Amino acid sequence: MPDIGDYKGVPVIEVLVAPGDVVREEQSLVTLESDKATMDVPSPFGGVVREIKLRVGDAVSEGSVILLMEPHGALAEVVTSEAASRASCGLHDRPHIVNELPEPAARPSTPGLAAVIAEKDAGLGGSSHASPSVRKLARDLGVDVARVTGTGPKGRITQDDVTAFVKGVMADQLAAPAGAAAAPAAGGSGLNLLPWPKVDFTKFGPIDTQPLSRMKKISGANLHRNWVMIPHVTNNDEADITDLEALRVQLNKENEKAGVKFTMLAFVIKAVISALKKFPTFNASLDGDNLVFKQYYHIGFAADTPNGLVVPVIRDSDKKGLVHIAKEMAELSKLAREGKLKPDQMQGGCFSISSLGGIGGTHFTPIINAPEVAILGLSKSAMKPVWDGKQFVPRLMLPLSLSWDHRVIDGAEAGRFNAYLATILTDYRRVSL
Ligand code: CAO
Repeated sequence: MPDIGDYKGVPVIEVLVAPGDVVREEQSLVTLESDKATMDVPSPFGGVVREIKLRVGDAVSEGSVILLMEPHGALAEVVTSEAASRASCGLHDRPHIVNELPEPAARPSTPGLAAVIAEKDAGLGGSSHASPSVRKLARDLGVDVARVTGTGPKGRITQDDVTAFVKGVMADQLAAPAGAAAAPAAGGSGLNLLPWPKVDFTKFGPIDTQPLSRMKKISGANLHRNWVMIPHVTNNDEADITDLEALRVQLNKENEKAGVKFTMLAFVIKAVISALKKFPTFNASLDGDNLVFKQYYHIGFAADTPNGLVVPVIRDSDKKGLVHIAKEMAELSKLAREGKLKPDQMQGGCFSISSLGGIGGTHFTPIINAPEVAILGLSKSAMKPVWDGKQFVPRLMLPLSLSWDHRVIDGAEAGRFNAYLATILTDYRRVSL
């Protein structure tokens, strides 16, 4: 371990190489994390790793032995004796202090995501300069950091590099003909994509730049991961809610004095529970190669707030009546708008519903709220002429948009889920079946 300044007994949080690895000069060997900074310790020369002498969790100081390495190549031999002795005497340059500030993104290399994951699985990805937080982001997005081009100092990989890489892969896959993998260009870098446009908007007119709210940043990162990681498909359908709407209006009149307002969403939550009971795969989550079927029914609903999107959860919705659900939804929506929701009021959801019915639109593609496997979008109901076999009759139709994870659910099942849900909404007596 070279000179690491005033730090002593710093924990190793990641060992970045393994015995047998061929290591370049300056390649990171281990990552340390003190309470102030993370540091990657670079190799003083290139060679082959023979033995690792420390483990994650070990506390190290200057002079601790990291690993034994056999230098290789004529050039390496020339520099080895000096560099090795400097390293073992603790006289090497200080390790890189990882700078967590965002750095400009450059054009990423863009092989297909599947190829990247396959390489990762096959253990072919080498080690690269990246901080633990960047490595974590890459892991979360299923990206092998060894395939990402670093644009930071000394080729260090930044968060922007990882996200630019993912965007590049997505763009490649969209640009590739259906069913074909993205065609790699020379050097295996995929299509020649342009970098993310960096525009000086002031050249075109006055602007006002404002930072994203904290909530938008958090929900944005989740939405981005879910959109990139989950193979989404959306089935659109319509439910005839003419009779249900009449019931809702009547119940609202009857309960006016009690201050309870039944919204369409409350009815849909109860109907969705019936559908989840009939199609349990929609109430499941992927855990590696296992599917976890939940025996409880916690339903999340997307709430629009001044600071961004949140998804409060109505726990045990199957055990609650309509009045209870309507009241709880109103309370949670109020807390959401005031920014007062507690973390546990947004956790544990099994299935989410996003209603734009009060706003408008005909259909949309809701993004699945991982680790859930499906989400239902509701749009604005409208009177439509519906053929009853003899004539067109005016019926109030509610648009349903069901997005589902194609790793878990297939199209036929999703079609049946929507059809069943529509049947219940059309004849609400069936909700308790
Ligand atoms: N069709 C027609 N009208 C509808 C409707 C539908 N599907 N759903 C609701 N409405 C009507 C309601 O009846 C109500 O009208 P009245 O006041 O005349 O009764 C009005 O629209 C407003 O409803 P609401 O929005 O107050 O109540 P809600 O239960 O429909 O929704 C909530 C509650 C929290 C889901 C909603 O306020 C909200 O935040 N929606 C946005 C969700 C969102 O942003 N989703 C997108 C996520 S992806 O970015």
